[in-house]
Amino acid sequence: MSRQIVSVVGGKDAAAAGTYESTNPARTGEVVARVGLADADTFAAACRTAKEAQREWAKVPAPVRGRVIASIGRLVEANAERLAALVTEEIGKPYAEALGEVREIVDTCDFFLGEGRRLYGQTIPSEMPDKDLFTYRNPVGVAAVVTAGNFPVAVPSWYLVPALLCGNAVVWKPAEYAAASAHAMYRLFAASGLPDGVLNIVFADGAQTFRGLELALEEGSVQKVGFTGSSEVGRKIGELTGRHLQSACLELGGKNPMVIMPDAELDLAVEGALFAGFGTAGQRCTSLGTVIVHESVHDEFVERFARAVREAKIGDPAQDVLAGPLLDQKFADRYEEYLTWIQPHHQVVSGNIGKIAPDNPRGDFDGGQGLYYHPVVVDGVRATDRLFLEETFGPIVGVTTFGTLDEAIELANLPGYGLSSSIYTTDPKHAFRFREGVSAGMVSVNNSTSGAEAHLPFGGNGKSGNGSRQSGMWVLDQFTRWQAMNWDHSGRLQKAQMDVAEI
Ligand code: UN1
Repeated sequence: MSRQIVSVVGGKDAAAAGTYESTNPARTGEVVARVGLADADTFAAACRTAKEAQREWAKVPAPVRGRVIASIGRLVEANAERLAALVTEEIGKPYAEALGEVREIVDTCDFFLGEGRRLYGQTIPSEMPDKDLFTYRNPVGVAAVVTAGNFPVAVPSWYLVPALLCGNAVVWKPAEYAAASAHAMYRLFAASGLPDGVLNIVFADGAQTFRGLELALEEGSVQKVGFTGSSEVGRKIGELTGRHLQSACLELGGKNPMVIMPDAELDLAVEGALFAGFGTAGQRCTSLGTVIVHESVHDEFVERFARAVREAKIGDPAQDVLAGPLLDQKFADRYEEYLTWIQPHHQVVSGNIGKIAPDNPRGDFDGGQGLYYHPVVVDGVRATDRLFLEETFGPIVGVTTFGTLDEAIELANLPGYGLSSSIYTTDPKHAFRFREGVSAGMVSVNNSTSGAEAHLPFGGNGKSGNGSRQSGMWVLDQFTRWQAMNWDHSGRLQKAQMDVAEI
């Protein structure tokens, strides 16, 4: 039975100017939710509502805001299975992964609820007597948060939870194709005691969102933009935000490399590459892009990897599978185009490419109606190939070789992204040299490129973002602004740099 959902602004359902149908990608055509889409004016109005609400919310003591975060965590935990099942239904994420994703919201709440009792400022010595210096973390104001649908609940929580804890109000624009999951999460957050207007959810298409954001920035009702999505859209959001002298927290694409040294444990590397490349059908920003394998172990690795991929279970995401379908028709169309990047000099070593036929025995395809694609391993990729240079956001992994570790590092950095990376080696010297040389926000040693823990800094360099970091204590710098206070109790005007105390 499909749901009807609309934006919620200031605690009330908001007017819709259009509609969208969110569908189940495992059963193409089955509608999960009919979504009312708002226009740019509604988006801008939501930011004004948030601005009003934020004034009062900022006055709530941070430890009390922390208790609201605690209550969000408990509510999400109590509803974890239902929320995970909805994520599986709406975007085809295997249920075990979806449950892990919901767990990540709880982890984020657990981390930040205590931050309400910290949010430390500092006391700093002055260069003059009888003068004291302090710093405070102030909320930024209103955060407009635009998120992708491949992690429809966990990634939004990385923005929402710290933003709210720090005393900001939020206007959240989730991906339309994951609208039901986002709406369900919104309702759990709203039921926690957050005052109306402090968290608002607006469903809108890309163009209306962009225009709405522009209006809100012009009016001064947004002070921070959070965006997770493609590098292309991230660049536009970054430009728009920068033009209004506000800052954006951008978490964009990746072409994440995995380097396999001759001393690596190959079976472990195969397992890591399988999960990183094809878990979530390769649709994580941290998914594996290219395996960069030492020429001496290339043949052995490729043979084992291709076998593991051929044996991997792809199918009904409600079952125990490595991957389900692609997220949505839009992504399937784009992925089909990426498949055309395969060059004559490439070798597809994993078997078939393209959509899995309904009668293919690979998995449970429910009549073959879903957006299921064969996982593809392409060998012989060159550094000039699109497949090597550009993100594919689908179940395709390239393989190339190297001779020295310095060459491997150069290849790893060549595409110009810089989100996640990985090296398989048994020699710590190699691991540290790779860490130092790779331009990536995250480095895994003997582990997959995907699956970062929720309390580490998450973010990338180059085309993967603007250097901002989410998660853990690092994200506090996104949602607060430092304020410096000096208090002169000498009873006279002491001038900095001019009246420095003598010994
Ligand atoms: C994303 O795809 O935008 O590290 C985020 C990971 C997940 C988050 C991925 N925890 O793979």
